[in-house]
Amino acid sequence: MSLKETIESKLQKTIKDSTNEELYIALLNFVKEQAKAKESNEGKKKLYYISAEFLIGKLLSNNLINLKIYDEVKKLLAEEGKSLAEIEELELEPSLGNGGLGRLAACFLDSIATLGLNGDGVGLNYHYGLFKQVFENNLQRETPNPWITENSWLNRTETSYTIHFGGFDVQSRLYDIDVLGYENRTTKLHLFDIESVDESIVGETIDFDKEDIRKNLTLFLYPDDSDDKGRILRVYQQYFMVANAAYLILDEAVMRGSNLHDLADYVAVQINDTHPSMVIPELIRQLQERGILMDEAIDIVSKVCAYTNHTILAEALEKWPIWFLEKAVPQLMPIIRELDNRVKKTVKDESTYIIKNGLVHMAHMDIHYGYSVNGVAFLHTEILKNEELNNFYKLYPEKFNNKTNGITFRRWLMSCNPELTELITELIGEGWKKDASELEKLLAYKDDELVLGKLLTVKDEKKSMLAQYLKETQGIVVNPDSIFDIQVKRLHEYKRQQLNMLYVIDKYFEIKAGLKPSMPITVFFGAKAAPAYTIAKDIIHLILCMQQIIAADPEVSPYLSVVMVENYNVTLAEKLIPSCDISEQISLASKEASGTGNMKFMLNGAVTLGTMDGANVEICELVGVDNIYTFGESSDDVIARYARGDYSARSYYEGNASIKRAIDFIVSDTMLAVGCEENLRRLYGELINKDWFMTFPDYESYKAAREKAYSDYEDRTEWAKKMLVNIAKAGFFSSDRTIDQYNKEIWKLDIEETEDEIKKKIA
Ligand code: 26Q
Repeated sequence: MSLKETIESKLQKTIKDSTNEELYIALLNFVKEQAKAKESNEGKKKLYYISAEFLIGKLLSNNLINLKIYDEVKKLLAEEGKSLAEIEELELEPSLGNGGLGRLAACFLDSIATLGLNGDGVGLNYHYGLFKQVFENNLQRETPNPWITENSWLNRTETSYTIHFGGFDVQSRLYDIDVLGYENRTTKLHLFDIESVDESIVGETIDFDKEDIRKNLTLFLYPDDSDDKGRILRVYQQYFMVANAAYLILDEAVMRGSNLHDLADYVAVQINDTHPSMVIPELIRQLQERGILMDEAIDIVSKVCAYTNHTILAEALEKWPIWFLEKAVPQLMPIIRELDNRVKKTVKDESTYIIKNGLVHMAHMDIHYGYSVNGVAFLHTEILKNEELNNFYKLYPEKFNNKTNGITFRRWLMSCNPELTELITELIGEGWKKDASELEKLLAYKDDELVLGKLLTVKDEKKSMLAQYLKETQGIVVNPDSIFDIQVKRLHEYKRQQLNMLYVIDKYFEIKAGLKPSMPITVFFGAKAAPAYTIAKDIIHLILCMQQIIAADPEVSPYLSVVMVENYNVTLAEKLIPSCDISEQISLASKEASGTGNMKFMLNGAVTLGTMDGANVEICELVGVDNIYTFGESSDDVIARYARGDYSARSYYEGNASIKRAIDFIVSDTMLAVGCEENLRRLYGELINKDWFMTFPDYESYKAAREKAYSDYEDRTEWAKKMLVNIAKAGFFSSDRTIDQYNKEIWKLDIEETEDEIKKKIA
């Protein structure tokens, strides 16, 4: 049957006569069948990537690309007068993650499937995921974001377990999403849910009865954790996730032939940050349930579990009060106490103990009882070894290793930027799609004006497309001929959106004083703030107020505008990133573990303006100082400054007229006319009295670097060269490389070849 016949047989009518809705469902079911028909990855040893977040994004186009039928489907639909792009718009984005960590997990699954590794993801099927962000009166409001419809990518399975909590049980149900590798086999994302979940307890807001665990357990990702009820719900969620994972892992291992004593030959578990850390005591508990004694169970689990750290911020390392665990999962506490006692017997350094002052330190459990501890970028791992986790590094130097993050080029280039994909392929062939290091071949065109011109044309096209999209979906008008300067990521003080705003306000004053930029500039933001993170929400308020002030000012708006997109998510990222000229990666040095947005921007030909933090350091090394704009204090300087404890924001404020003028503007009449006094005063006070993430000391060097980037931008050919070098050097950041390293150095799964691959080799 031809593709057309196949689709039409599903529709029971012609494509021409079908609605987009009907076409979406037909394509969804078609892709699901294709996935079923593919071989799933197999092997003796299997990886389980356990994560509280999988920010997978929409799946239709990505799956069509990985099946290598995207172009064919698009063409067929076009011939019948239909638009694949319009059909894609109907798919709801599952918001099963906050940001970097969740998106990384999704990229990893794509690469695991593509490399043919025997590994699945395990997480939770949150019915609303993260909240949907709406702006009202220049403030963020959170509303529920339902994404599960009758026709979704979820497949209900027969797998179900009884999970015990203190005082009651729940029945779980496993749903699977097939993850299609590029040209290859499939793997699975396992999402556990409860049978008794009750969506009716959610109204217009994200408030709900936090104590009714049987009804609410899988409703939201990270419900508001500002109070104990929300925090303890998080513990219930985490245990539910890992208890199900452990049942699944042991059942499957036995099916593959393990006698459980040899579990480490059959299973590797990657713990994605501390959110799934309870899998360690839970696996021990379940092994005991299956007749293995404590000593051996601990030994087995210690050879199976590996831990990835994604943060340097001490406050983000999870520590649970003992009473939380006693209440929610009393069966784990004796095991955790035993694990802690064994540490206390053999280790002198009290700072590494698991239980301290009534708190259970999840990361400590991971490091003592996991066989690998990795950071997510070179600098991050060095800081873990030498500073943050130095006491552990001294105990177990052999456990520590680095795995610099990566991104899947299928989604972050081929799917979101077909125009650039085509240009690259025209120049260097198809090889880079399977071996990203081949992108370096582009360097041969560094002085080819024709190629550089084409690169600029693609960028212009993507900018126009974004402008069109924002007009249609959010009613925002942007000038496609302006410089697109973009900062999109979760809102956090350490990421320093406030530093970007300091520049915007400063520029606003310069323009009002007659100093006009020679090119118009559009500064884009996209960010959600955690519902209980007050200062983060105040920063959003500042951005939105400034957006309004500039838009209403005819003196300024032809030269400078601010655009904050509403409800930034994967779908919007896929539109924003390809159209970006300047990628803002301006975290305080030492604070951003890696960043992965920085890699996506680079791959799409944006030039980075960044601090020497996270993976920016590796980007700088790869592209060379001529092709990146770096500024700010080094991570060593920052760490030393914190250690001295002598930073005074106020003295910078008083000593620098531009800073003072910009900060005072936050509480000026102009600002108060559009904003909320309470929020603005609080932010103002926070900045001049604390500025915990040291924006002021970096301000002048930031401003200089940004001005330099803007002026360099005007020499279009020279700029296009920088773009080309960035694309050419992005190969290192393919998640295929990252996953290959995880496998070779941590998981050690055997790579099975498909029959096709074996045939190819023989031929
Ligand atoms: C912890 C306790 C209570 C409530 C919430 C949390 C929590 C939730 C989410 C802690 C951390 C997260 C997410 C962290 C995250 O996304 N980290 C990012 O991981 C990326 C992938 O490694 C890195 O590139 C980023 O640098 C890092 O910030």
